[in-house]
Formats: sequence, structure tokens, C-alpha cells
Amino acid sequence: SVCVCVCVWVGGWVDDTVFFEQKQAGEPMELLGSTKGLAKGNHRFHIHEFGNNPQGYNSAGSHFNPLSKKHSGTNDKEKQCGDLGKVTPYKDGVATMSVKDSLIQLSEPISVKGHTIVVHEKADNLGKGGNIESEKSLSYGIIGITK
Ligand SMILES: [Cu+2]
Repeated sequence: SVCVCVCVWVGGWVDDTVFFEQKQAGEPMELLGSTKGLAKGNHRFHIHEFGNNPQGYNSAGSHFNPLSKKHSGTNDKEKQCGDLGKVTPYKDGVATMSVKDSLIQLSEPISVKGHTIVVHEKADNLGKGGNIESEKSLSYGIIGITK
């Protein structure tokens, strides 16, 4: 059976949605979505730990990392479940996201359901220097179940 999740952006881009789909447990998950109003350049793009956000993205915690891996790029061998790479907008600020990933699952024990997806203000430094979690989020949303 197909498992589908959805995330609606908070922060002014509420028209835009990210869809998560996994054909069955163990198969790669596909993420498709878009955002608008993005500033020029690359923006980091992650899944964070928590989905309860009374203080916005500040409550979303660190990267979703159930396997305790190093933070890195989405195509590196060792990476965290939450590393989705980057989003780069076109001239008009619209960006599309398309990720196929085998680490991310919609079924337990490493399901991303109920976690928060965050687009950051800056490009990813891939864990090299600085406290990446102190950097601002431009938009975020909680991953929820849909049909
Ligand atoms: Cu992040």
C-alpha cells in the first residue's frame, strides 16, 4: 500500500505543500514540493526532531537523526535522516523540491511523520563550523498524515 504524508508551510507560503510518498516499507521515499518567496541563493533544507512548535521553528529541536549519524550533504555516504540538501529558487523566488531518499521512511521505526521540515535562511555548511541550529528558518511545517 502507498503511504502518503503532507506538509503545509508555515510562514507566508501556506499555498505551497510538500508531499511525501513511499510505495512500501523499505523502499525509497519521494518528496515533492515547492515554496515561493525565497531569497536568492541556496537554502538549507532539513527534517528536525519535533513536531510540536509552540515557539515556531525554535521548538523543532535538532536535526532528525535517529541513527546518530554525522551531519552532511544529501549525497554523502554518511548522513542524517534529516539531511535533505538544499533548495535553490528561480528568479521569481519559486523553488521546487524533488528528493528521493532511502534513509527517510514513512513507516516506523524511522518515520518522519510528526516531525518538522525546515527551510533555512542560509546555505548549508554541512556541519563544518558554527552552530547551524542557531540560524534562522524561513519556513517550516509539520509532516502529517493524509490520504
Ligand atoms: Cu535544519
